[in-house]
Amino acid sequence: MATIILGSQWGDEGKGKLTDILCPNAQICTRAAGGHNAGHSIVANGVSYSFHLLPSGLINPKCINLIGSGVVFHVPSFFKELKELEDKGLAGVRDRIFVSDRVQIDFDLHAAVDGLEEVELGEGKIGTTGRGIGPAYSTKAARTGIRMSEVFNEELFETKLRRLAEGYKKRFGDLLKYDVEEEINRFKQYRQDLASFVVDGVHFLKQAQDQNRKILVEGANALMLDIDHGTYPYVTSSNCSLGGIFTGLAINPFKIDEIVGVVKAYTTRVGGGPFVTEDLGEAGTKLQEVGREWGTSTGRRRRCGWLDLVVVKYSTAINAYTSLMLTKLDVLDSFPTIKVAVGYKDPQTGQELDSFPADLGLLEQVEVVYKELPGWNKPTTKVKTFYDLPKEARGYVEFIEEFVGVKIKWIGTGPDREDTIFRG
Ligand code: 2SA
Ligand code: MG
Repeated sequence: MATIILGSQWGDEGKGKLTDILCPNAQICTRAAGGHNAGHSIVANGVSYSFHLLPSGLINPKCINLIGSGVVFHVPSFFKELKELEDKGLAGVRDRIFVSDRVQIDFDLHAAVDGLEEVELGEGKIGTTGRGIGPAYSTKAARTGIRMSEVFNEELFETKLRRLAEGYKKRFGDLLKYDVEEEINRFKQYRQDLASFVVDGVHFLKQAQDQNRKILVEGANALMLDIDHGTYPYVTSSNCSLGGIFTGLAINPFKIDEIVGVVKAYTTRVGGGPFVTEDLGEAGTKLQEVGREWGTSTGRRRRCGWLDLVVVKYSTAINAYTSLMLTKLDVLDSFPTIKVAVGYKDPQTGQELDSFPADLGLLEQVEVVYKELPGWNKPTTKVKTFYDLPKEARGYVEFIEEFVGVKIKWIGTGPDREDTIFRG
């Protein structure tokens, strides 16, 4: 059976923390989409770990990990991240990680193009992580990309990569700083180094499911960054919603136990694009500072604002969460009152919208309807049970639950693994 963990907002909800909590019960942990743009942080036994391309299940010495075919795979980052985990003392990581032979390779060429495309967009830039994610998914869709199995056919690989580089050279001329022969040379070594990690991902997961292995699927990025359902074009280039799990992995939809949506107790977003509950005043600055809201991959400052339940409800309609984890509740500990967005009104008609709008022009103009809830002004970090939380904090949790219509099973009250209340 499988459990799926998905981000319900714009990322950085704390999916890594839930993966860490659930992986002692999992035999296999997988990633289905995204690439080394993800940033999952985990603090365990006083050590902090950051996962980008690798599944966070590596933290559990008994867990086998798979990078599924929907991922775009940057080879140097893979080895760099493995080394960083080893340097922090994680045991046997190289024996517990496998990579699907169908992943698309995210080349340094793609990162160079990512930067140039952002410059072309000027004011309207997406604010990407600069990791080549968009271009790598673009060449995949254009059928000019290179997938892992082709890396091992040296002649084909070199012809395809030269052709890809030539195409981009035609478009960007001397602006493109990229030496294709150098990359081809580096792959001579990578080809050998990668060989032992590459598996037929379909067969691997089929076997695991036939043997009734417990599988944990770690979503990357989040629903509002999904290429179809997010605030397009201010999104990433993969399906980071539930659908992307089934295209990025051969997993039987009838063997899913649970789909957990991770919801941060307030909202953050990195990069450009609309964010209607963003608070550019005191509250936003306080959330940013108390919540230590900096990008794990790029170190960028995250934009902050109040929890937007219109977003979480929309996200639930797409991802069919069976339960939620509410994270970073403790960040709200010292706010006298807490605001939550519960509706958007059309500025022309004054009518409340049925759901999150597709039209960004409309989204930018909506009037946000807020509900104000009382704060609790007490620390929640060491609280062990739901009933020991301050009454107002319980009220906040129950309000979200009722509005979204999904049970909050876990509540995060601090960065450490132990700072979690399980409600069952
Ligand atoms: P990209 O690089 O093409 O995927 O960027 C497109 C948009 O997606 C956003 N994006 C993210 N948002 C939040 N967290 C992400 N991961 C890292 C983290 C980000 C970091 O966990 O902190 O370190 O900056 C992530 N990855 C992509 C991105 O900001 C663009 O808006
Ligand atoms: Mg993150």
